[in-house]
Amino acid sequence: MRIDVLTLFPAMFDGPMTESMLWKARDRGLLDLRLHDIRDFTTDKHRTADDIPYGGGGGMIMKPEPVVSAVETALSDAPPNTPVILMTPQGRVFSHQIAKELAGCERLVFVCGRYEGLDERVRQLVITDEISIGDYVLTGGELPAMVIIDAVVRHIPGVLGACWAADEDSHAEGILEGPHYTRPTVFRGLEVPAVLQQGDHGKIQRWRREQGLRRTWQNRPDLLLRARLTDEEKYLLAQFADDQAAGQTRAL
Ligand code: 4GO
Repeated sequence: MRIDVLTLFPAMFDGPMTESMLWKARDRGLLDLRLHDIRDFTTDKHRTADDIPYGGGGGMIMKPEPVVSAVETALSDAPPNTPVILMTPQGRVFSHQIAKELAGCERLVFVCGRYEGLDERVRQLVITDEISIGDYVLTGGELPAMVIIDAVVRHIPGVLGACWAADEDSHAEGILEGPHYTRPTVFRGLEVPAVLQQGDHGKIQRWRREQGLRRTWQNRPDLLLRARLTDEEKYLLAQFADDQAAGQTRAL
């Protein structure tokens, strides 16, 4: 997959995109990440990328010409329908589903805004998709773009190790993952649950699902409304609710 990122601060990508899995993906040729400095597409001698807003108000707005010409350059040899994604708090909220959807694309282009944002005509002319990583405002679109690239690249076959599937992660099935353990068996008096030590894989799978369900029930009950649950899982949920009600009764 090839990803083009348009930004006024390409150096921000140096750390996150050159370590660990992202670097391995690039090293193995699975990810071709290309950073473009929007300032290189300015045409005046001061390399001006921003200007004051029409109608007044504070802050600066990114000029449309350099951004549009950077996008057009990135798209020059891209297949039709290549997503051109603007990072903005006004976009659709990013999720596991969107990560999987984007991982199916041959090419992606990310546009990272700064200051008060981009001239609206950039959106009208070249942006095909607007994505937000959550309901808060940041000083630029670079960190959101890195978050999305990380989440997308994990879904490219061959990026994660052979027996480590992105399909088993938290959120993959609409519920969270349960706890994980490694050696030692006992750490500061806390023992690894017996079921994990015994090696009955059917039992382990059921236990993990139950723990994940319990965690979802406690931390993200909103996810359960949309999750596809088996009858056994619905029964477990009812039990969690009973346990909690009994605990509350005992406390009274
Ligand atoms: C994206 C961009 C937040 C997000 C941004 C987000 N803040 N929640 N800031 O994904 C225009 C200039 C938007 C700064 C940018």
